[in-house]
Amino acid sequence: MYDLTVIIPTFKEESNIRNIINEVDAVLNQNNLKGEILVVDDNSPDGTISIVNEIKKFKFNVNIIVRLADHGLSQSVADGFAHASSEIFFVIDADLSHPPSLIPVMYTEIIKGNDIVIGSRYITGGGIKKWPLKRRIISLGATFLGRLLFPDISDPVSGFFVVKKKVVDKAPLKPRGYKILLEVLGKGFWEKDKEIPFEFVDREIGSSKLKLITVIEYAQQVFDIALFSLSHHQSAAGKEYKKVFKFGIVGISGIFVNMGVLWYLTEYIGLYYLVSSLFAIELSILNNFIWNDLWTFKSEASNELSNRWDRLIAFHAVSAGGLVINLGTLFLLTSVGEMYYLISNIIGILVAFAWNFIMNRKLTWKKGT
Ligand SMILES: Nc1nc2c(ncn2[C@@H]2O[C@H](COP(=O)(O)OP(=O)(O)OP(=O)(O)O)[C@@H](O)[C@H]2O)c(=O)[nH]1
Ligand SMILES: [Mg+2]
Repeated sequence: MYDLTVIIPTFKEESNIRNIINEVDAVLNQNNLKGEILVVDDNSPDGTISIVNEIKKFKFNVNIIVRLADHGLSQSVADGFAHASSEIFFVIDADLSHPPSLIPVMYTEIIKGNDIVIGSRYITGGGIKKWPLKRRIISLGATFLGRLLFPDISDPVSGFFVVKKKVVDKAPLKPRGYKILLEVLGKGFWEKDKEIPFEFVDREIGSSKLKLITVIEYAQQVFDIALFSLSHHQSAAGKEYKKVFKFGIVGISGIFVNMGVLWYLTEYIGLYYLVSSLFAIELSILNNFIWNDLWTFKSEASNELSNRWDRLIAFHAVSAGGLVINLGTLFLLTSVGEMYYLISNIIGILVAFAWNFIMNRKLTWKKGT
């Protein structure tokens, strides 16, 4: 009966809770959205609970769950998922760091067919206001780790997002720590995602609970999701890993093509070896393109000829960049870093591989097209 549920996890938010509920409710009303507001509180010792109970008396769409055990932000959000009475779940902080005004836009994206819509601080138009350098660095570190799992999501640890019920309903979530979104992305059932930029505003009032989370706990979570993805090929990260793996196999086939052509042209046709190498490089690029287009990224590749030409050109550009990166790393590590050149080359190949995969994913075989 509700179009959506807005889950607000709280712990000691007596100075913010009234404002956030009012703002969310106003946005819902202005946009004719029938939304439930579900506060999930960890038995705050301050006035949070009584304020919500008071608001409940005249706003019938407001509800509160008071949790008495298993204290924690991620656990609270997961409880919110379990108790929500709609099919679309928003998660938003109580401290007004996330703009409720974006709820309608995000809702529209869900209706358009996205399974997860993320409020992102790290795409154009997004940002962070008034954060001390230390917070920024910690957050960037956490984001970087998260991006190893989801290379094309800019803000996989955002606290502001919306998911369809079916994404999390039967997902084996192991909620802990602060990064529930990462858990949802790692273990939920989703295919299409969308990011909407927003400007994160640091809390003006109330106390921060961030000190409770340890970096170790977070690293553990990332590791756990990585393991999960390896054994669950149908999960989003699992599917992505399969592509990385196939991309790697194609890359190895390219090395054989390169070596074979180099040898053949030099030995049998009598070309100068650097000239042979040019042909060898181009043929290996063509080899890799064909296999990646038909196999690795089969689901992203369209069969239209003109698009295939575009992809071929993009693939060449990315490969050229990869070559420069490979040579640059080799040179820097060997000549400046005084590393043994064969070791430098392995590192160069790995860096170029990462570049090739990520850039081709962004340019050549885009997700969700
Ligand atoms: N239920 C529940 N909510 C929590 C818990 N810890 C934090 N929250 C809520 O989760 C949201 C985000 O917490 P914040 O403390 O704002 O975390 P942050 O935004 O990373 O850090 P600051 O804004 O600097 O404090 C807020 O609405 C908090 O009230 C918790 O243990 N249980
Ligand atoms: Mg906050």
